[in-house]
Amino acid sequence: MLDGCTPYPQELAVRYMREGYWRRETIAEALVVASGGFADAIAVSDSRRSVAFQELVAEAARFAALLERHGLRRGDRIVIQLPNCAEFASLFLACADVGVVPIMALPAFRRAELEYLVTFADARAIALTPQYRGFDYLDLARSLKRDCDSLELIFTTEAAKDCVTINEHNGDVAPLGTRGGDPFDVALLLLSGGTTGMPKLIPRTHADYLYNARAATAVSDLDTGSRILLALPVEHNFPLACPGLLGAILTGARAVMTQSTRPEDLAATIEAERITHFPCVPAIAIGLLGLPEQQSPKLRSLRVITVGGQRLQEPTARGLRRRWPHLKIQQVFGMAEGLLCYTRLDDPENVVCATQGRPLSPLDETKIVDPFDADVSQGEVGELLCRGPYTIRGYWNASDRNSGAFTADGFYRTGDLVRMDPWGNLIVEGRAKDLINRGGEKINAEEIEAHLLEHPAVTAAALVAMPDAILGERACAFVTLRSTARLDLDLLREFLSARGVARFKWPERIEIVAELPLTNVGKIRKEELRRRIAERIAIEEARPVSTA
Ligand code: OOB
Repeated sequence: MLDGCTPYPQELAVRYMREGYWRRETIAEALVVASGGFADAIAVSDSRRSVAFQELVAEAARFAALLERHGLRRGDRIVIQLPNCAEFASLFLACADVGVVPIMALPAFRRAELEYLVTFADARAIALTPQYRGFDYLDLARSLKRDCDSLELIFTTEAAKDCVTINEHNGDVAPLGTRGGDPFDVALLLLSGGTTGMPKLIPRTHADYLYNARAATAVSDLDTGSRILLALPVEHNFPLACPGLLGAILTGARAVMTQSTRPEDLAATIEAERITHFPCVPAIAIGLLGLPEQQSPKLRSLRVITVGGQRLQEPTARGLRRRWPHLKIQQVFGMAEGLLCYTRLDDPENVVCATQGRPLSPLDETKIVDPFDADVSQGEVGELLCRGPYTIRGYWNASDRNSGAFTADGFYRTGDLVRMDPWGNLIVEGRAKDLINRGGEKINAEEIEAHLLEHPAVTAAALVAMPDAILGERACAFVTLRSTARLDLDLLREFLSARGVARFKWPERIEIVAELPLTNVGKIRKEELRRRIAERIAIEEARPVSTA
């Protein structure tokens, strides 16, 4: 197994195998077997091309040969930062076959995030599209290559000087699925959205991830005739494997990749591609509800909308129900670390609209505990702990952090505050971890505060969530300044831009204060700051619009 990972206990691994949860196959091998049944059907499409299953297998084999020809070996890391496109699928499968471990980076990431990932993971390669949405990814990768010792190779989707074009390979190609590989080894590293401190890497194995995708496929009723629209960045666990891209290609469904999350574009794609399944975040669901009435029929083909990443508010769920009565709404409360809770498609309306569902696997174990790790009584709120056949036992190369993030007996501390209804459904009531959930994208408070403290004007900083009707939350920075210093939001954002911080993490409001409220042990009382900003916003919104 990749060094720096915490394996599942042997006796559990044996049980998962014996009971058929895990199988002895890699992700690449699983696809080869599955694709035999629907060779000519379209597996993946984007705005430029449609790729049939047999082409996907052949393309992945070519990409695998290319990785090998450039000296990438089992266990090497490659950062993948592609926008949603068909090549993503082939590259992911190629990595799975060669044993090269992809690190799933978001296209929104900039220098600060990428440099951290490349350095932390000693990544040897990065894969990207040279230009996308007006940003020059190639330029950034070149500068990273100059500055990061481990980074040797830049793979691009289009030809560029000093780079390897991923779809250019001439030479021998060993068929996909013939390279062997250990199903219990790490297949990919996902980014943690879920914890306090700098983002950590989540090692998912072939066996656990395949189980994850298959079980999610069953619970969302995705099958051979289905078409799933992947509009969320596919590097996220949710569109990647819950059931997402991986679930689709294992069942002969079609994964339609798109890059726009504008409601009009989504409706047009759903209609044109006859989409049946749509995984999305609440902000997108709210966007769909804002479509003009005459566009409603465009969603006619849609059968299942799976909403997660953030708490779906009940009025939004009920709104979807009313507007598209034919549509099954499914909530998913999941995390890249593993555990997935889903409402089931035949659940009663109240469960579907007002809970975040129950664990996916019969072997998932959950506990809801108080701050002393004692079980709370039925119906009370506490922190959710979990373990099971697809929940990691430790972050990668993070032994110091793992002792806090996992219990001694291997439960992951989710940092989510939940309660359970009498039928076992979970309701997410809040969280104990220090992050901002901006429309499903997680912003690590500590990570951004570290940047803010580098600003010459700032003496102390706290990043907290402020309520937002669509995104759920946005980031607000409370700062104290040096006596003569000045700072405003624009300057702060320019500063973060210059430091190469992804834009979605930039504060959207700044509150300059004389001091930050502290607890008696000197910790910033963020609860108090959240309350203050929420109140201030409520007052501002209640104020009549000035006519001056
Ligand atoms: C998904 O994964 P991550 O790793 O980006 O974020 C996990 C965290 C959870 O711990 C929780 O705090 C929050 O996101 N979350 C939800 C939620 N779904 C996720 N909070 C309330 N209600 C929900 N429905 O976000 C993710 C991974 C797989 C499937 C779906 C979402």
